[in-house]
Amino acid sequence: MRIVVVALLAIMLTLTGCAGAGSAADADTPVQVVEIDAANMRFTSDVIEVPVGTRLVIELTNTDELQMHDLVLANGVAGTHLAPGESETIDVGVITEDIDGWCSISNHRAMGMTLTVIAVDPASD
Ligand SMILES: [Cu+2]
Repeated sequence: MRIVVVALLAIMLTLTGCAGAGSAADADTPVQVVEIDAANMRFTSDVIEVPVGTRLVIELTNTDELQMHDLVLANGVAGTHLAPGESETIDVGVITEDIDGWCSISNHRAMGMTLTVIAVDPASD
């Protein structure tokens, strides 16, 4: 039954041209791009403040000499293993609450390789 409802909704959205409304809303979502370095069992910086409702994009670079690192977030978003010198772009999504992040390789998390995304109330600024 649920599948039928979803299919009907999809057809209705297509027929009424409402699909465009969703993409327009996405385009209005503010984006905050933050460059983060991974090295020496630390993320720098390790605190990222993002206004609620803003999409966070992390440009992660492994600036370590030898160690491989990655970044995994508590909201289920995960990057790939980065060799020294490699970088990647991680779309964390629209921020609605604080999110913990860490390096999932070996014991790096326990050694302090963590970061925190802090959701800031836009009205408080
Ligand atoms: Cu690591």
